[in-house]
Amino acid sequence: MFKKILIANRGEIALRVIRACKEMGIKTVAVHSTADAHSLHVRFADQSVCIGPPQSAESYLNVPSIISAAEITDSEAIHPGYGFLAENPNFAEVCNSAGIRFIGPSPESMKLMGDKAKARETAQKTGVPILPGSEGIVTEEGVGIELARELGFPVIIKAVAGGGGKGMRVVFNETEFAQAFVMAQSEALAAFGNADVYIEKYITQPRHIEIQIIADEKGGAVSLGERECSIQRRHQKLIEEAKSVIVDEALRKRMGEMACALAKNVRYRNAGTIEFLMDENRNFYFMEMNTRVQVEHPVTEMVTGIDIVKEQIRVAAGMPLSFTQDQITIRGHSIECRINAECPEKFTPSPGTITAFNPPGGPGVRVDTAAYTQYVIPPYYDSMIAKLIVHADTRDDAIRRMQRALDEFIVEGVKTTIPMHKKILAEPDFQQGNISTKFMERYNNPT
Ligand code: MV4
Repeated sequence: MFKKILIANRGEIALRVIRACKEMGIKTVAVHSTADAHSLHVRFADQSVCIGPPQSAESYLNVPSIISAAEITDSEAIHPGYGFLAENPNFAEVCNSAGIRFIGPSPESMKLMGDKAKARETAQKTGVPILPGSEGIVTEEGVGIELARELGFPVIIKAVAGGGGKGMRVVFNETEFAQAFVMAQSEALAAFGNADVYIEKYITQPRHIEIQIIADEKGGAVSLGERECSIQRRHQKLIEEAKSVIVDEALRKRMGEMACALAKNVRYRNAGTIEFLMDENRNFYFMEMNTRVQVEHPVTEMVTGIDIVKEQIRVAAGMPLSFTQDQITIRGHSIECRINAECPEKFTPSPGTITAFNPPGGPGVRVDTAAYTQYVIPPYYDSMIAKLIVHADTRDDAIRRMQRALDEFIVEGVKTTIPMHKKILAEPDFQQGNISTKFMERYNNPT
């Protein structure tokens, strides 16, 4: 096992990794920007290194600084968390050539899944259902129109380098196609430096359901079940749950087997997530694979009892997973609300000083946060200040538990999304599990 790990991240996920390390008897090194000198991840790590000024590009994305910090502290491995360098194959490669273990998949797996058209092709070859669409990229507008006619409108044009909604265009009829096609290409080029796009049949009211897997170096892959992530806005998830109300034991098994087959087929190792779109008839289709630990991993931890971050560290050290598929049972129901420091109506960031901070507690409540009273939220990073996670026997109990925990959660000095979460949890449609990626449109927020 590693003696010392450097955490190339900040905020709650850096703390999450430090906690796992402490319980495993592993020393930790925090890196931080000058804006984060007083952060809890710096305080709780055994050592810390300042890696640059506030801007992410010069600190948390600064590969030479982070590698130097690992070298001067004798760190054997780097945990990238999520965001920043977590899905950057170049960073993983640099770690490898510096003799530092990257806690995540190989650069090759990351590259393959980072190209959404290639990922789609790989899923198809594995026998995972994909949406009807183009074979690889489409470069000619005429070819695109022809294909769209065959598929039937609406269709969606997606950037191969995309994910998270950028460079994506939904087309409802033939007359819109040409313009949407060039727009998607130029948006993709501007955002990712790659104009390549592909085309799929568009599902109008899908659910976003994803399968958490984890794989070891020996080729073992285990599914930890699904997460329902349909409650989102502008491609930012707001609420996640495990299980999904529409996934029964048989479907869970089938989706899990598909996800594991895909992981094995690309010799995937470490934690990963296969995202699916699901239609009203419970048909599921591969969307993309995330090659990192995700923000919403706690809901899976709550229903499985598995510590995903510890398992990531174990498998990165070459150890086998500490469990087999038949030892996984999904117990009860878990919900996570992402608490962001932002204006609840307009979703604009609300940086500043948190003047009072009282996180909830009690049975079945977990709060993953790096915030505290008098903490100053820097304007340079994302606006999430806490994840409020509950677990209970049933979904109804979990909703009530979340409602009482939200009532206890005091955050003063900045605006937060707590009132929005209270509103969503009170909705009859949410309570009945009647949700889709279109759920938030009912609030008619400005875009
Ligand atoms: C889709 C889709 C409907 N049909 N693809 C959004 C993010 C990007 N990774 C893919 N996305 C979508 N792809 C087909 N063929 C709808 C979305 C989509 C979406 C998906 C999951 C969660 C929220 C979403 C919000 C808008 C669009």
